[in-house]
Amino acid sequence: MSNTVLTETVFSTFDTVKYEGPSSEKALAYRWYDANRIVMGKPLKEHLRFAVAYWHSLAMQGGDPFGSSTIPRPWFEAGDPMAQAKVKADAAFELFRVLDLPFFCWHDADIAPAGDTLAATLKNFHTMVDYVEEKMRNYPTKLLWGTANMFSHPRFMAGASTNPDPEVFAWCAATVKNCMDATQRLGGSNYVLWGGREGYETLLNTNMKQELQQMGRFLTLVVDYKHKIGFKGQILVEPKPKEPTAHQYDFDVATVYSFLKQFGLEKEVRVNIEANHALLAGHTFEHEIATATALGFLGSLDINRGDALLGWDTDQFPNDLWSMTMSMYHVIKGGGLTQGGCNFDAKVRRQSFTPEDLIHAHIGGADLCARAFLTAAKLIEDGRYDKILADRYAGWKKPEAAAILEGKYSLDEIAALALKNNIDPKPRSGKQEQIENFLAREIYSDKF
Ligand code: XUL
Ligand code: CO
Repeated sequence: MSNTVLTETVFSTFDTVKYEGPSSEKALAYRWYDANRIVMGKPLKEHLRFAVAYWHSLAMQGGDPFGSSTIPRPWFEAGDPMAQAKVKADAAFELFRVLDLPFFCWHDADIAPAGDTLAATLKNFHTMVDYVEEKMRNYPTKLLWGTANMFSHPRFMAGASTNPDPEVFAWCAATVKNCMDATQRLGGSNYVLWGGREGYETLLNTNMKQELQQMGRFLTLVVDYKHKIGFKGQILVEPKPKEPTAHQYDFDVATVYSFLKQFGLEKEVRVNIEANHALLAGHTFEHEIATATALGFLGSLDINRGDALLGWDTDQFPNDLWSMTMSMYHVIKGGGLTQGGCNFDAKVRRQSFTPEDLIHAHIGGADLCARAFLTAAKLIEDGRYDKILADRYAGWKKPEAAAILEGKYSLDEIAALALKNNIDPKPRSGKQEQIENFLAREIYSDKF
């Protein structure tokens, strides 16, 4: 069977999915994701910058800890590993065409197979980067980010940059250098580091101080290399508290910030926040986004959800309208995604093994985020919600209070002020239920 036939069998028979509006009867249509609709001065697609995750959409075959593959992807039967990688890339770009979403993301291991040596692995990788570059000339899809898979191979089982063996650190340096070169060559907007094995399974065999030093050195080297090659993208760290390790060092947004501060990298590195990683850390997605915008280092989003009943990383397509609307609200308030985007980082369930399931999944996720974004923009333009917040903190606009915040008074001077003013502050309602009812009316409204 030729490559073309394999690709055609999977996605080429599908028409490109179009926006048809909320009342469309057609299953494979966008109802909310009207890519070219102008919102706050620019098209929706430029706010959301959706990206298809190469790994979950093309490389994942439905295996879980209790069962093997359930998802037949024909490229895995297309000859030797390099031939398979090429057919997979052909299929990938046809999927991007069908979905008509502007970006994609990869790990090195998703687009090219490993060889017997480091040199052979890098050779395969660059051959496939050439192939992907050629594909990108023929399709409009751009690269949101590249990253390195430094967690699947047994070599990384005790850590990537945090490994007790410096040879593994050096292997990682070679891998990331080449992945950054490739990301730059393909015009990527960001380079991501997720520390899947940067943590520990047991503290009993772990020198945490040593490992954190290694991780800080590694990230510093990555930032230096970015400047050396003139890469214009953002360097992003993706927080996650656990899984696969029992404890990961990039626990959550706040932990990443203090780590960056320790190594003087807080102006150089931003965060790629994933919805379910927030949940695993005991937070909400909107909490993590609000933390990043408060600290001024929001980079990009992975929008997959988890399952609160399961508590592990199920990587499902998003469907929580409330949480996504409030997340988008904080994104817009924080200045938008700029060079970042919304990477799905989601996979279909193992029973959803048809190509059509994959298309439905992306449509649902894109529609949910689009609707959430439209509501968030409407909330901000309307101004009533912001006014509730502004009123709550209005006291801090008074000159004396503003001077306190600017550091013009010492603790004893403020104590003297409190005595002089002699005001006994009265409790005020936090209005939570009022706010919830107001937001529910806006979020579940069908007027757009
Ligand atoms: C793992 C995860 C990764 C990163 C990239 O939980 O989210 O897919 O996004 O390595
Ligand atoms: Co992710």
